[in-house]
Amino acid sequence: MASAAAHAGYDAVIAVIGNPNTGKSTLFNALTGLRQKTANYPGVTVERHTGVLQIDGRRLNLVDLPGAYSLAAQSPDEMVAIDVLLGHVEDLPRPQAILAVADATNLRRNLFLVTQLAELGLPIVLAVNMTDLAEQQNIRIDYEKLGSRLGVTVVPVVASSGKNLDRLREALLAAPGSEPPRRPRLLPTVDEAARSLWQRLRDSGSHLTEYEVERALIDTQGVAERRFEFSGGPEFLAELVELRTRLSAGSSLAAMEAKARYDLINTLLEDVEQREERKLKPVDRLDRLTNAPLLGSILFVLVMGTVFQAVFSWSAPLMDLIDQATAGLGHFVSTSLPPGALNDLLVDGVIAGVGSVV
Ligand SMILES: Nc1nc2c(ncn2[C@@H]2O[C@H](COP(=O)(O)OP(=O)(O)OP(=O)(O)O)[C@@H](O)[C@H]2O)c(=O)[nH]1
Ligand SMILES: [Mg+2]
Repeated sequence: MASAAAHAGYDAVIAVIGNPNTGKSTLFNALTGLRQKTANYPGVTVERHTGVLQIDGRRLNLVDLPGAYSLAAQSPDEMVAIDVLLGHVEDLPRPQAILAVADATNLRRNLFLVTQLAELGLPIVLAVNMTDLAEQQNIRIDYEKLGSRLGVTVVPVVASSGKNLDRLREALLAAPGSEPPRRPRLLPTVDEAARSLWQRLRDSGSHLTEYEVERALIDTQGVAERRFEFSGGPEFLAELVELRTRLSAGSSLAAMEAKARYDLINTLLEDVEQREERKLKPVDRLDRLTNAPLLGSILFVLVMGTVFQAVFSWSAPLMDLIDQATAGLGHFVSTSLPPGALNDLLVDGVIAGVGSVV
C-alpha cells in the first residue's frame, strides 16, 4: 500500500472523516490551501476531494470523505467512506492513517463514529474542533485523557481561526506507521461468530475481510449484506441470517451494538468531559418556571383568574367613567347645536354609537 502512495508521488494517504458540520471542509482547506482536486468516485456520484499537505519536505495526500454519523452504510453513497478506508477504491491506495474531525460541543455523538473508526486497524489523529465554542459553553475536556482512553492522538483545534494547526500537522506527519488504537470489544460473541463465518467464507475463495463480514452480520439489509450475498451466494446468506437471528435474541444486533457503544462512550466521557450548567438569563429562568408541571398549571390558573377579574370587576369604574363621558358629550352637543337632523346624527348616532362600542 505504501508503495502505491509513493508511486503517486505522496509519502502517505490520509482519510479525513467526521460527522456533518464539524468543520471538516474548513480544516481541510486550512491544511491543504489551494493544493486541492475534485473528481468523482468511480460508479457513484459522490465528489472526491483530495488535497496535498506539504510539511518538512514531505507530501501527504488528504482525502476528504463525505460527512457521516456512522459507518453502518445503507446506501452505495454511504459505502464510499468505508470503501476508501478499506482500500477498495480502484485508483486510491488504502489510507495509512485517519484524520477524524469531531465537534467539541458534541463529543458524545461524535465519538460514536470515532469508536467505529477505531475498528479499522488504522492509526487515528482526532482533531477536536470548535474548541472556542466549547469554552464559551463552559465545556471542559481533558484532551490527554481522551487520547489515552481511545488510543488515538488528540489535538484540540479551532479550524476557522487556524488555532493549533501546527500541532495537528505534526501529528499527521507522525501518524502513518504508528500504532492503531486497540479495537473496542463491544459484542464479543458476535465478533467470534463473525470471525468463524469469515474464515469459512475465505476458504471458499471470497475476498471479503473479517470487518466486512461482521458488518454484514450486524447491519441488516445494508450494503455490506448485499456484498456478502454477492460474494458467498444464497447458502452463506442463509447461514448469516440464521446466525443473526440466533445472536440477536429478539432484539437487533445493530441496536445491541449501538447500546454497547454508547455505554462505552458514557463511561469514557465521565472522566474526560465536564459540562458546567450554563448561567441562565432571567428570561430562561422564567421559561423554566412557567414550564414546570405543577407550578406552571398554578400560574396558568392565577393568570386566567386575574384576566377574568379584570374584565368583569376591575373594569366597572372605568366603564362608568366612559358612560358618564359619552352622556356628558352628548348633552353638550345636543344643547350647543340647533335641533334637527345633524343634531340627531351626532348625538344619537356618532356619540352614542362610539360610546357603546368603547
Ligand atoms: N466557531 C467555530 N466555527 C467553526 C470552526 N470550524 C468551522 N466552523 C464553522 O462551522 C461551519 C461548518 O463548517 P464546515 O467546514 O462547512 O463543516 P463540514 O464538516 O465540512 O460540513 P459538511 O460538509 O456540511 O458536513 C462553518 O460556518 C465554519 O465557518 C471552529 O473551530 N470554530
Ligand atoms: Mg464540508
